[in-house]
Amino acid sequence: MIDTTIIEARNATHAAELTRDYDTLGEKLSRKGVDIDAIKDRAKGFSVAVPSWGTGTGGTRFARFPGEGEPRDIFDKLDDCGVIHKLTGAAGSVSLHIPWDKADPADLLAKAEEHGLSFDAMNSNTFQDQPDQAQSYKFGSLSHVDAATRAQAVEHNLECIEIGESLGSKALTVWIGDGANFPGQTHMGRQFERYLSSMKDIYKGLPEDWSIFSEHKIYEPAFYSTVVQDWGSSLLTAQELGDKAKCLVDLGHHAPNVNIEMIVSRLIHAGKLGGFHFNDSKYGDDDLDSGTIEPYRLFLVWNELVDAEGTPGLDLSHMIDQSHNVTDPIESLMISAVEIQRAYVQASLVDRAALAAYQQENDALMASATLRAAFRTDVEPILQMARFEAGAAIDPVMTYRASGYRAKVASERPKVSGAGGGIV
Ligand code: LRH
Ligand code: MN
Ligand code: MN
Repeated sequence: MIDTTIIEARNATHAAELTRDYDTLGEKLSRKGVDIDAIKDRAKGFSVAVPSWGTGTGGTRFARFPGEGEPRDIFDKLDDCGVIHKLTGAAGSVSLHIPWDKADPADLLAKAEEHGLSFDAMNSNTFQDQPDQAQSYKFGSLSHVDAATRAQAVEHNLECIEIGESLGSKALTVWIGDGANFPGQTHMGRQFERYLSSMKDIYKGLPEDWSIFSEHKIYEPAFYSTVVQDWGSSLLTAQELGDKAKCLVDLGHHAPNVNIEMIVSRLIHAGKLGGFHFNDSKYGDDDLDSGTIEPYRLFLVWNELVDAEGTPGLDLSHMIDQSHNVTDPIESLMISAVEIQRAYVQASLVDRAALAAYQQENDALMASATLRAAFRTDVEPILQMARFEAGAAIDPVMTYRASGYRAKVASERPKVSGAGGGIV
């Protein structure tokens, strides 16, 4: 979809400068005993999954302003994901949402293979009603008071697993919008018990080598109480279900100022951290581009993850979950993949021996300075070199713009209507 010669031509204009920048940074890092090539290899090994639903313009519940060349279906979405991966070299998998992305698995596999993509966790959807559905989710799904509605929601999750199995996915992410808008609307205890019982039914259908991720979110669409509102309920769920159940942390699903990196640390301690939905936010579940609002927080999350490397059983699914309203989604997703990779690389530069010593000595000032020294390091040459060596673009956004991809697909994909509210 993006001609390799365009990437090569653009890279050729940056290569000499990049070599100089990389060598300069390499010398600086070597003075601290850090081998820049080893860090670059870590960057090259990094990959984050792109959400299929993020490739279209999102919108809010007030309006959606579609862009040019919006993907018409999952195959167009996979083409866009292929572009993101080809230009960044850091987004080799896709996370699907069912039923939004329902299609013949053989065709999905063929399209993914065309772009060198694989499928990360499947996402079920019991927060919307589908046209052909018998029971409504207006008052809940897996925790509904009505057994038939719960059974329908369980069945849908089992179908997601089945589809995922045929695609090589190894995990199911469950997020429900169940809860209450008013005090007294539901019995919170019984509602949670019904949810657990439904999750146990899904868990029974989970293949041996699969994981099930429970994703918490503080509020929305339920504005008074949500069944899985925080990592406490999520952890309880994962612990009740068994070894294959883990918790998924969506960075936007917390109250403002919550210490997410500490939640990450606790879930690692419990052996229950399963994966992430990366995004950034100012107020709530804003689903803004990763690293654009609070890059230091993203770094601090990665600091915990790098610190925990080698922990037995820690095998995380890294996924993006964003909504793009005012930007070209492909550009936002490329920038986001790179920002997440940047935080990972910066966290890899933390002098952990020095940090541990300062912590032991209660030297708060130097301990925090040690973290900031890594965060402040401009690792751009490492990221660029990793992309260059992988055949991706040194400058993904400018290369994408030069390729004319959006104009090309706009001529093939009819403009979609702006009607209807946004997705979650
Ligand atoms: C809920 C959520 C969840 C959904 C996605 C579309 O806010 O984060 O992960 O599957 O948005
Ligand atoms: Mn999410
Ligand atoms: Mn969300």
